[in-house]
Amino acid sequence: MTRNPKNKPALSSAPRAAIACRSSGTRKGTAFPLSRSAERNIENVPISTLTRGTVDVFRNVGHFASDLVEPSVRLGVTGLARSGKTVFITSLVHNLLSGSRMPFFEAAAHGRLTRAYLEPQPDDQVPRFDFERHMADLTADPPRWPESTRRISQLRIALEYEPRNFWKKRFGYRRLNIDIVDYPGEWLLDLPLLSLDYRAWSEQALAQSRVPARKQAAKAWHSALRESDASTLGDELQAQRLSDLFKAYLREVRADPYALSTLTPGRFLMPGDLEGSPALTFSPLDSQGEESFAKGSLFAMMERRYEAYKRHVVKPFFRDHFARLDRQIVLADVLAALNGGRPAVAELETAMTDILATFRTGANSLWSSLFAPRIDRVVFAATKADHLHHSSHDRLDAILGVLTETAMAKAKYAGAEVKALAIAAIRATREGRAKRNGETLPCIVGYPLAGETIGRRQFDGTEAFAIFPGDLPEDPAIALKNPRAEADDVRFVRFRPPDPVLLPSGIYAPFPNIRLDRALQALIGDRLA
Ligand SMILES: Nc1nc2c(ncn2[C@@H]2O[C@H](COP(=O)(O)OP(=O)(O)OP(=O)(O)O)[C@@H](O)[C@H]2O)c(=O)[nH]1
Ligand SMILES: [Mg+2]
Repeated sequence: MTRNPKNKPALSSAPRAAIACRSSGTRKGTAFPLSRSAERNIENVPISTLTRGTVDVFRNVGHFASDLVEPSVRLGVTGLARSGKTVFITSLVHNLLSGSRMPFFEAAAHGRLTRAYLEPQPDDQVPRFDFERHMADLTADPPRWPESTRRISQLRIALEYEPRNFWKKRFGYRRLNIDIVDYPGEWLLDLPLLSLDYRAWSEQALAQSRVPARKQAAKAWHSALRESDASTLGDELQAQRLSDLFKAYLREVRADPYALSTLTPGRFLMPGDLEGSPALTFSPLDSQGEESFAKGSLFAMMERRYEAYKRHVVKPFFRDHFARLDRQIVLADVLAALNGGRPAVAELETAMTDILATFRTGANSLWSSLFAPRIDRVVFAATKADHLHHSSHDRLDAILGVLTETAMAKAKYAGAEVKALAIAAIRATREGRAKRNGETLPCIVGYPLAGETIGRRQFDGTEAFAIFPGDLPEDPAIALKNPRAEADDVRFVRFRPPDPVLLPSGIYAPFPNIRLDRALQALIGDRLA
């Protein structure tokens, strides 16, 4: 993600040279205090509060009623691969467990949050989110980011609080269980497959693979398709070969520098436990105008597997997990998409539209008629805001706000309340200034990971550097229309996590972050009233 061959600034409306200079700051154990200016309050993107129907009124009554019986809220955390789900959950939970000062999380700010602790989760069949292992990584010496996760997982944290609500006080309700469910956003994008048969999906996938941004990556798969005949006898090796080439194409367009988002089937990139099964071994085929195919043909074989995928993978996920969520945060690596250029941004927008469509409530949504989702709040968060100087945080907010508004308009979205904000679950950088050619530049300071590069400089992970990441354009429309104003120069450096601070009490200090408290307030603040 870091190559910046021309040593130019990232995402700069007024290009200036990206620089890296040795930091004079102290090393180990430093808590990386934020500068005053970095702590300045940054305005929220306006919440798009949508007209809520009678259903929502009943839902709220229902929430209150269910609160009285089993005070718990199921919080879905999703986002495409590497968007920051694991880091978000680990930091959120640790911030709650360690009694972090969270000025915008109302219950904590007013001292009403009295205790937080982990509890066994209620769902025995879902793997537990491995909080302790991720904490061990983040507090190692030197600290490292947790490994990529591939499956759904879940964690329950219990919050004890002093309620303000008269009835809760009266009946002695002082505890709320938060069931956090981490699942790949790729799985959500599978929803539209339920209304597509194999032929229609094949046509759509093939048309998508022929657009300029994807064509090159699809070359080997396209040529294998040209050599195969959908009407010949279905053969396992051929199915495997086509499926492998199709998966390789999906993986390539998912990675930098393409960073494209709308790729189905979701499990082809995030297989979970099903890797290698026939339900995951198929590929779109070109029917070449043929009306029907004989039983036993390659086409029929692939069609059967596609339908098995829908039946055994897509439906159970939505029924057993998605339909049970109350609140949802969708994490997006907007900076990576901006780096990827216009096609990546367009695809992120499409992915957000598709994801919103799954959250849409109302009688005419396919989904609500099947599984009646009950999500009533959605937060879209642009992660890794610490890759930018704070002067660009509100710009990132604004870009995400525009992307969200566009996605809502396209999805004809009506349903849960939606909020958008830029966050960093763990702040890996602090802010500083560096002088270059008489000009003072606002920099971020941190330890670039080993192997990261800016221009010809390659970092080895052991030294702190002040880096000028460039500015996001003031006008979000410009950023979205022309994300790579400087062609191939928009690359961010990945930093290692900050040094952990062990408190005299024997626990680690809360991770520094950007606006985690606002995200928490937007997601569950009302449930702690
Ligand atoms: N600087 C910074 N980097 C972050 C932050 N959150 C995530 N990252 C980076 O993004 C990478 C991916 O984060 P994860 O939390 O593992 O993302 P994920 O969505 O769980 O990824 P998968 O498990 O692969 O789907 C990390 O290894 C970090 O390099 C953050 O708050 N700040
Ligand atoms: Mg993960």
